[in-house]
Amino acid sequence: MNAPATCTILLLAALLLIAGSVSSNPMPVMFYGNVMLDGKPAPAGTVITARTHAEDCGSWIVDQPGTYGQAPGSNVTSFVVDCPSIRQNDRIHFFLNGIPATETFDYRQPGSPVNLLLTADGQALPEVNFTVSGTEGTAPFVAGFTDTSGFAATSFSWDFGDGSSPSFARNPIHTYTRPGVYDVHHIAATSSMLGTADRPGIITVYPRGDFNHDWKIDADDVAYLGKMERGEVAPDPNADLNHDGVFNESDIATLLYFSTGK
Ligand SMILES: [Ca+2]
Ligand SMILES: [Ca+2]
Repeated sequence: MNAPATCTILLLAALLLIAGSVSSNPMPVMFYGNVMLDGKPAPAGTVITARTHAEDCGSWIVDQPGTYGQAPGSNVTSFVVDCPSIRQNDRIHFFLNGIPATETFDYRQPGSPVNLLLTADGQALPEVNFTVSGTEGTAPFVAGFTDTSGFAATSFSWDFGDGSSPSFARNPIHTYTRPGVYDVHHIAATSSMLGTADRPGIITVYPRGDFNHDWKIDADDVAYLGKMERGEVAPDPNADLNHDGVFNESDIATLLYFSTGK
């Protein structure tokens, strides 16, 4: 290799290093390859979606059965997977019509398009999950539910277990007004797939005034209210029993009123 060629290569390498070090926004990764559903080429119309644990990253609709994207050099665009807040080594999951694919990809700053075979079993149910802002407290208890299903669901249903009407929001907030232990049943679906998540007994609501959560309203709760006032235990948003904006002796008077069964 002659000297000018060596210099050119070194210069290019230096430029690439600079380009790599100043780049802060994640770059999309392009994918292409074969796609199999139930051991057969995925039919035209199969929707491939990509997402991380936190966000949707794009989708591709199969045109030629059994393939998606295109090989490098083709004039057809590859499947561009773009997750705006992804970080190095975050895992990208793929779904075929909402069914989790066996294959995943750990994100790295991309070079050329990635050849990735995608396979899924159409008999498998899509993975449905949710989180809740809190699982226990005194009545009335407000719980915020967040759908964290690992696929691009478009419709949602929630049964809160307390006999109330179901919600069809993706991330509903529900108020439990009566004491009890409640099961939550969540459904997430696309036009072609449906999955469920059941959490028996996930929510426990204690009677109002039962600040120490022992199902009784008595002197122990008065003592617990005192600890709350002094900041020794976490405050209960329902501790302001007389709704005057502060925790103090006047709330204890209301608590005593409850303790008589009112
Ligand atoms: Ca109690
Ligand atoms: Ca008060």
